[in-house]
Amino acid sequence: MSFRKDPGKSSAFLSTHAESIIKDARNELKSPARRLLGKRILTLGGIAMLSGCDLTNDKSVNTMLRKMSFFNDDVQALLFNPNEMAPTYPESMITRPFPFNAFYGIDDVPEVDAATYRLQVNGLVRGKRVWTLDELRTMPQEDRITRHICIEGWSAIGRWGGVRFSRFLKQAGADTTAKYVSFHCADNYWTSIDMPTALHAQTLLTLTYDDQVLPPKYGFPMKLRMPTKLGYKNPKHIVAIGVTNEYPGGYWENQGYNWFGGS
Ligand SMILES: Nc1nc2c(c(=O)[nH]1)N[C@H]1C(S)=C(S)[C@@H](COP(=O)(O)O)O[C@H]1N2
Ligand SMILES: [Mo]
Repeated sequence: MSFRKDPGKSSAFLSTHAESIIKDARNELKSPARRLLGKRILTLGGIAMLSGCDLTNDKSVNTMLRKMSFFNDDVQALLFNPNEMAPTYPESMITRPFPFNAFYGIDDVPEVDAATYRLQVNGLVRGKRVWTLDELRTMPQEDRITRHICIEGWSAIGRWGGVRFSRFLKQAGADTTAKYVSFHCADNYWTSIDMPTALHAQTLLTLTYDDQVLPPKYGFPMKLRMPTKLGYKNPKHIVAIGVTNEYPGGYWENQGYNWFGGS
């Protein structure tokens, strides 16, 4: 299912979820730094006024998300609190079916062969090596129910499980003082994130969706799941991870989407 190609569905979907999106956004504004920023420029009401949004349909939520995403990377990085957790949700709130999205249609989802798959880790890492899926599956796993927010104007709640990314980076011998972590995917998508987000406790290298092996449409064999970042920052079908101080950009970021992409 693609909400982007079915505006009717998208609109109905968002009007039932707009309230919880707004509630989450208010919680986001609770920390002192955000409240201060909120008073000056970032009140939701202010954004709604600026953008002529009533936040009740997909178009206005979309507009709001775009405005929030165009805050410059430095301001967003400053506001990012590594100890602040994104909201988690009860199982009853999981969106079923969870939407599929990619820069292509569902018929073109890449098929990755589990047996021959190897995850590469490059750049500023001690003892470069590759990882098999079984090796990743034997590391401690955790799962969380979080909201995925897409800049195209929809959001959905899902449950992803896998290895805490900070643990993986340490085990892989990554230099965690480096600036960026980049991702290359089997469909030639790519993106990159800041190190503080890579090390955030809710950032997971996920191998499962809803307790099942991650299905191809959701990114088999793995998706980096960050509830602190917008959908396009969450790469699916990852085949290579790089640790670097050189700005890696990304598929959508290079076409104008905000690089920090906080949600
Ligand atoms: N490899 C890859 N990862 C990707 C994308 C993509 O096209 N290719 N699209 C991104 C976008 S814009 C979104 S909203 C989510 C969608 O994930 P889902 O299909 O699990 O909902 O994947 C993100 N990660
Ligand atoms: Mo997205």
